[in-house]
Amino acid sequence: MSDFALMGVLNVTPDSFSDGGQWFDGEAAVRHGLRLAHEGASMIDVGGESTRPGAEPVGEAEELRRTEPVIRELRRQLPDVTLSIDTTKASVAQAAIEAGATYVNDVTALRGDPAMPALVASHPAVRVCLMHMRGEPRTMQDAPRYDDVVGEVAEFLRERLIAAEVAGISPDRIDLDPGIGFGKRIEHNLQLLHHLDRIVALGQPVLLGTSRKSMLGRITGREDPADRVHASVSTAVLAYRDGVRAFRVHDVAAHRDALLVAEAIAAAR
Ligand code: HH2
Repeated sequence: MSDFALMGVLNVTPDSFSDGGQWFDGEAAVRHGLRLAHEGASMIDVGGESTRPGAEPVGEAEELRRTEPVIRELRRQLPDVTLSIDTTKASVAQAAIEAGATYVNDVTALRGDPAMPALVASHPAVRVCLMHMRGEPRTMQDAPRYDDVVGEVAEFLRERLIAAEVAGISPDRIDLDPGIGFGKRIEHNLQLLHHLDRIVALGQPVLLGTSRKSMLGRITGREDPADRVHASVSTAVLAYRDGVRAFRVHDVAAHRDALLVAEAIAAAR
């Protein structure tokens, strides 16, 4: 058993930034989910709405149609894998939970839908990820500014943690995520990655999503997100050293191998 968890990304969308359209068909999505699990993902994050910068919102009925059958079928075929729903809508989260999801990945940190905190609170077996985002996906990259990005993200996450507790969600089922690429310029992302220890110091498990993101394309010159695997892995290994133990990734096998090595080195005396 390794001491880290890999959350495989399964976007059932036509427009996600790196795999949009690839798993839009339900059967293809299930096949890809099985592959993510086979490669070592202990969690699979099913999303029906892209959060890439500039993405258009998706209606509730369509998001349900994309995600619910995939979760139901993966639950049937993968009883030991944690299924996560990547949504900001309580109705979509509710249907996903009924279909077998036990993790809610809400990029608004429970601020997007007033019904979301109570929904998560009323399911004690469900974990939730609270992520930092400045603005909303459609506009979040319009010149974001921070005086102290690490301090501001940490403070936001601390406040959202308290708000979740007040809503009745106990801290032992809350993960925090600095939200790499969500309303942040490249220098903000790099500062956050440099100081992840300060997010870990908040005392909650940290989930990190750097996989294939545009910042890595800018640094390496790799335009095709699928060519950013090595760059993605390097961020995960460095984050592991800072105490991050959960990683939201597209390329599970590569991250598994690299993080197993990182874990073995960290355990050496
Ligand atoms: N990143 C994306 C989506 N959801 N959730 C968390 N907790 N953390 C992240 O960093 C994160 C996330 C964006 O990546 P992707 O799902 O590949 O693309 P898209 O939003 O275009 O579907």
